[in-house]
Amino acid sequence: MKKFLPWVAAIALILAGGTLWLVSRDNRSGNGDQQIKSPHFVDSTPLHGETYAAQPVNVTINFNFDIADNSEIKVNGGGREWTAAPTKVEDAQTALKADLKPGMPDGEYIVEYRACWPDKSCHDGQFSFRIDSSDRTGYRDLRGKKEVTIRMASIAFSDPKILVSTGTEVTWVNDDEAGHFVNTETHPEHTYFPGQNSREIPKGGEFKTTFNTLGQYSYHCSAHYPGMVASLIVSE
Ligand SMILES: [Cu+2]
Repeated sequence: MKKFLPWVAAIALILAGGTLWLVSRDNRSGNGDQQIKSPHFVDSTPLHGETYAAQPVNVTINFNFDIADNSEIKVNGGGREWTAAPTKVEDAQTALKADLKPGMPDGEYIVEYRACWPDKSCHDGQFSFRIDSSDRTGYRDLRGKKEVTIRMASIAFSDPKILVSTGTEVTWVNDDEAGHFVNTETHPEHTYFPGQNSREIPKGGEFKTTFNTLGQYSYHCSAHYPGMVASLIVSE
């Protein structure tokens, strides 16, 4: 009997070790919504933990270091992966961007990325965001118009939350003495939808851009950030 004891102890140890491994693996997948920042990560659109009222048109990640072309972003939620095209490198090699397929339902999305550097080493990170279309109740419905004008007055956007249709030309007009800007997320990188970045708009001046892709476009005036922020949703 005595010579079996070491075997019993060994089997018990193996079972205990296996159980611990399974439990730790479960915990890790259960914490998929945690943020893991790779080295040189600065910020992202959407931000970690942010809730959008409509899907983003892309995921953009900003770094304070040069990024190589073999870097990659994957966006998982609702049982599938949503990136529409190979990951791009923009903004003087410091922004990673993946366009997203349309039709993303409400729910949580996990962004996993691999940031590769010029020395060919790669570094993983992740973050999460949510889509909750019930948040659209606060948006003014301006769908069906070919052109929409937003005024910048008293250091604010006149319509800070609007819904517009695909192909709408939006014009921002500055009524203030102070100069204003229109800038896409994030501040100060402005990399999410660069077509929505103006130069300084003086009093009486304007800036316009056309929105052709369904999704949410949060933006701000970089001279009066974070007080002067707004959001526009291109919707069917
Ligand atoms: Cu401003």
